Amino acid sequence: MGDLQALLSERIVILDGAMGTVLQERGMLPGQCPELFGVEHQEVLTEIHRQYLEAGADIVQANTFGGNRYKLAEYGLAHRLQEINAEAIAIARRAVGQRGLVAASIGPSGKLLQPMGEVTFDDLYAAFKEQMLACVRAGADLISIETMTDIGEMRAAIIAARENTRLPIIAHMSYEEGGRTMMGTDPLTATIIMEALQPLAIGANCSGGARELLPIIQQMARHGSTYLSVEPNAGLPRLIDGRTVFPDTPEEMAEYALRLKEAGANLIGGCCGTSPAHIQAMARALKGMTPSVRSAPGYTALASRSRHVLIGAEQPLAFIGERINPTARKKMAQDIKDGQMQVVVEEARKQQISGAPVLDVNMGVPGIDEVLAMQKAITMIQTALDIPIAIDSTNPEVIEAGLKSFVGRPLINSTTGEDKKLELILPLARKYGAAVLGLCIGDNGIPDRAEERLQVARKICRRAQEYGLRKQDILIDTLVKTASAQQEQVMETIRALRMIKEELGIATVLGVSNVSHGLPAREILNATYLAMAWGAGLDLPIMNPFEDRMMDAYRAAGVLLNRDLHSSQYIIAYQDYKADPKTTQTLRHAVCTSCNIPLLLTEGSISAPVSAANEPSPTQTSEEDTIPAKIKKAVLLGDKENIADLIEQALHNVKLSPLEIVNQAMIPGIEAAGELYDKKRYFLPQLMMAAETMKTAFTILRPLLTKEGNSHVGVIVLATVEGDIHDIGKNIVAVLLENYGFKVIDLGKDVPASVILDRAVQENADIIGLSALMTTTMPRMLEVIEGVRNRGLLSRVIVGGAVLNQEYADKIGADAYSEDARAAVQTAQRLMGIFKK
Ligand code: B1M
Repeated sequence: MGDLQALLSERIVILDGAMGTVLQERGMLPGQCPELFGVEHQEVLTEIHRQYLEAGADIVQANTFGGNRYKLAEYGLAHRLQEINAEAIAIARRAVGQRGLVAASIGPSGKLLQPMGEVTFDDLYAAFKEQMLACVRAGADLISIETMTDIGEMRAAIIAARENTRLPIIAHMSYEEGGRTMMGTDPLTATIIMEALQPLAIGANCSGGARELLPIIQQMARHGSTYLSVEPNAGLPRLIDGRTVFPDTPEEMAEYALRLKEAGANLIGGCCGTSPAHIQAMARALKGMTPSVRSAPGYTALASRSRHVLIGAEQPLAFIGERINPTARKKMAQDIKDGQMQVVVEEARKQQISGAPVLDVNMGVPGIDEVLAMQKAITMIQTALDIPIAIDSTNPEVIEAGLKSFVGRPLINSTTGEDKKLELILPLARKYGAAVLGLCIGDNGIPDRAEERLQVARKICRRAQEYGLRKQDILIDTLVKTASAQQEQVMETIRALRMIKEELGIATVLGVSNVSHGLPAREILNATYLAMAWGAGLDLPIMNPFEDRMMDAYRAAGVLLNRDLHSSQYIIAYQDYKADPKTTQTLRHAVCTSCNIPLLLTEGSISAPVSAANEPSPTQTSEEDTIPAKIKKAVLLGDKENIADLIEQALHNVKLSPLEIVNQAMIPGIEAAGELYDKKRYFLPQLMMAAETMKTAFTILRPLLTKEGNSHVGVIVLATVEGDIHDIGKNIVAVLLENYGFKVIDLGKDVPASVILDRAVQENADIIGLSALMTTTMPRMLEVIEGVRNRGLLSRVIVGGAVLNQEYADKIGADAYSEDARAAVQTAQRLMGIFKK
């Protein structure tokens, strides 16, 4: 088998199909570890690989998908990691010999990155490195990363592969219905982040089948230039007579293979539900076909987990908000020093609301551990907001801490043209897929003349490319001089900018407000200079989004440079504008009315959040000032740090009862988060942080809600059903029931029916209380009700949860349904009245 890259330039390369579902068909039982099953049934695995090879696959993927330390630990097999991975590669190699390439299949760890989960970037990197090295030593030809749902985890996997192996890497994300990954990343954002790490190919697998992956591949092909790989499921699985059935036939998938190839896919195979027959049909259809030609735009782009900002002449104007910088800002410096980051996060939030598409993050407080501060600031900012950032430091350790903590593609701000600096910073940009800002500072400082600054820019570009960076990874700052001190130099900066754009064609940055130091009415100079620089081709100013004149210039330039399509953003901002400058405060807030989250007014997430004035209207302010409103907002924004304080204030200053706090502030907060999730303005990470905040608040309130010393009026075994991890509502129900004298045995969430039933027997439960929040988990309640009947238990069953209603409760034969926690108490009391002891 030849070199993969050479093969890809000649024809469509065929990948194999499913492994897990095929192993199940061939005897693997539910609950068995697939990787161990393969090692223990080598003949089965060999046969599967051979069949895929015969079917036409150029690449077979070894049975190593779940071979990382976390997944194997779930089966108590972490100590056999080396052996299991090495065996799987060896089996694949023996099966295909030199007639096919053997890929190490790398699946997700099953763990979430901090702060949503417990693992760090370094943990994931170490786990992937360990598994990949085991596969490399056993002779794998390439690495195929599959079914990743978090782009943060994908980053760690690609970086681990790049740093520790020389093998070609194929990187596949998995998408949900609606075209985003479970953690909210859209295909273009994923393309930007993955391409910057420069694997051989990127793409998508699994998901809802070829039908759903086609538009995703089309989008990736439109915007990216890397080879594209796709492995669809055989359609969306359905449950028929208790069996999972994948609907797409080999013929249907062959048709889709052609459309995927037309869309730009270079490697095509299958995922769950596909078989050698599917691969054979696809390989036949694609035989002799050459790859479709693509012309990628090569954007300069920055991204967070689910939002991207494209930079360049064809894109909406963008800028970097400069306010997270403690220089000469005592309160912020103290906040950073104390490790609180509340002022930092608040400043980040206000800048985003004001329209900043990217935020600069500078932690330069003397005498602190800047590495720790950068780590904490970035973690907290991205917990609260979804926005690309610029890591502002010249210290490589601080920069690296930021690069590890941030999920996305950040900008490193900055390096200079000095050799020592370039040697330290450029490898970091290359390793972590970041863009890098180069300042036109040479060995002798900032050159006076534009021609010399161009020379520094040339050097930065050359060196960056030597380190493997692409043109779109480099931005240049021609450095603004102060008009009060060097008036003759002010336009030299703009002349250099023009020359750099013309000769090098790369993106440019300016810290605009430097121009006005020492002069009165600085905003006037800043805004005028900004407009001039924009006219000369500036791409990304660093500026203060709270300066009205700057924001006016920004919005106006958008219209005049034809970068604000149909002047839509401008119109939204100024439709109520009156000539009197004071009335500019009536600028529209393009923010969600219930939560102040900035809204995007253009399609998808391609554009920056719309600009809005920063002063809230008077009515908004007074409402937002109430403690319950602040609690609601804190839950909604996932502000775990402040919630405890707010709950204390609600209890002691406002004198709200614990239950009032839950009902009037916390539940509306989590429901508002749910609404934003519905509208696809929130994604899983934000929802999880909202839930975490709710949990923190509840930990304080729980002891206050529970009255002690009540005699037990009945025993209730309570649980959220199997497969469902929602427990906020169930916990409230538990506390209220305890409050009314019930002995509550709370079994927690995701509890199998058998466990609930066993415990009900053991405790002689009067009532079994079941909670379910999803349509998919509601049917689990029936299992418990049937168990009660079959075992002849006397326990009565109460069901509840947002998706339930009386009709469904009747249908499954529950004794009662309760809409909320209060109703649950009344229902339980009613049922106990029937069963007087
Ligand atoms: Co998820 N989630 N979630 N979620 N989540 C919902 C439920 C959803 C409606 C959001 C949406 O899509 N609009 C949706 C379900 C859709 C459906 O099936 N119809 C959903 C989904 C799809 C998911 C995931 C699959 C997302 C994903 O991974 N792509 C995933 C599921 C994982 C799993 O369970 N296997 C998931 C995950 C999560 C988080 C972890 C992020 C978090 C849960 C954290 C936790 O609970 N520890 C979460 C949250 C917070 C929600 C929403 C936003 C809020 C739920 C909540 O706590 N409400 C929710 C959307 C929404 O409801 N607006 C959503 C507040 C709570 C007080 O209300 O639980 O209804 P509730 O309880 C009330 C009453 O219903 C009643 O009393 C309580 C108090 O008055 N009650 C009972 C409840 N149980 C009772 C039992 C009784 C009696 C009354 O008798 C025994």
